[in-house]
Amino acid sequence: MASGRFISLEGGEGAGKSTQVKALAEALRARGATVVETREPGGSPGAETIRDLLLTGAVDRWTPRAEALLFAAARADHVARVIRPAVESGAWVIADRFLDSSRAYQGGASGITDDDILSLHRIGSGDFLPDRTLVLAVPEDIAEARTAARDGDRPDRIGGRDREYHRGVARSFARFAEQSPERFRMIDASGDASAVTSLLLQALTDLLP
Ligand code: T5A
Repeated sequence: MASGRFISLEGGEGAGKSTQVKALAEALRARGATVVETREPGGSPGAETIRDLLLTGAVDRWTPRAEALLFAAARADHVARVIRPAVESGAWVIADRFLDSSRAYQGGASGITDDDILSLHRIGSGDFLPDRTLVLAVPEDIAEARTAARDGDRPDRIGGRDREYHRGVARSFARFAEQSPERFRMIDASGDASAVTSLLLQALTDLLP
């Protein structure tokens, strides 16, 4: 596999993104690719420090605008130090969340528009975008059962926001996919893990050499 690719996995809490980042990476390695697995917020030492600031503490620890800036700052470091160099060296980079999470979670809140989030991304990361974004969609009851089985009653400061907030996030991802069908694919992630991995690979067929 000669050219590097950047793939992001998106979706709500408990959709199975972390599970699928690992499975997809293994499947691509089996096809001969060099694969870098990463996540947001985080993925570089500096961005992992910012992750702690973002995901711990009181729900109102940050104003919405400060929160959006922290995500953009973490992403700028992650893109410059990890993602871009890996893609340029020919690797496939599989990220557990990226820009579209900021658009879905921070966008719309307290007057932060999609244009604002995209401006922060232009300043921080030079508009760097994934070659493909796979949105894992699961019905609310399945997502809640998966997160409850894993977290018990200890969600992080963003995951713990109310159900209406998370419904808005799911609607945003669906809207992005409608607006940009060349980059996005919606994936039914309600089946067992290996069935979902097969769907993800199908959604990358045109990028595989
Ligand atoms: N955020 C992030 C923003 O607000 N703005 C941003 O710009 C960014 C980048 C990150 C938080 O930050 C917010 C969004 C988030 O609230 P996180 O800790 O990284 O938080 O966690 P999340 O990304 O939300 O992901 P989760 O850990 O909640 O869920 P995943 O990764 O979607 O799911 P996963 O793989 O951990 O699976 C959950 C459970 O389900 C099981 C797994 O074994 C696990 O127990 N499972 C399945 N069970 C049955 N069938 C399947 N197919 C399964 N797949 C997984």
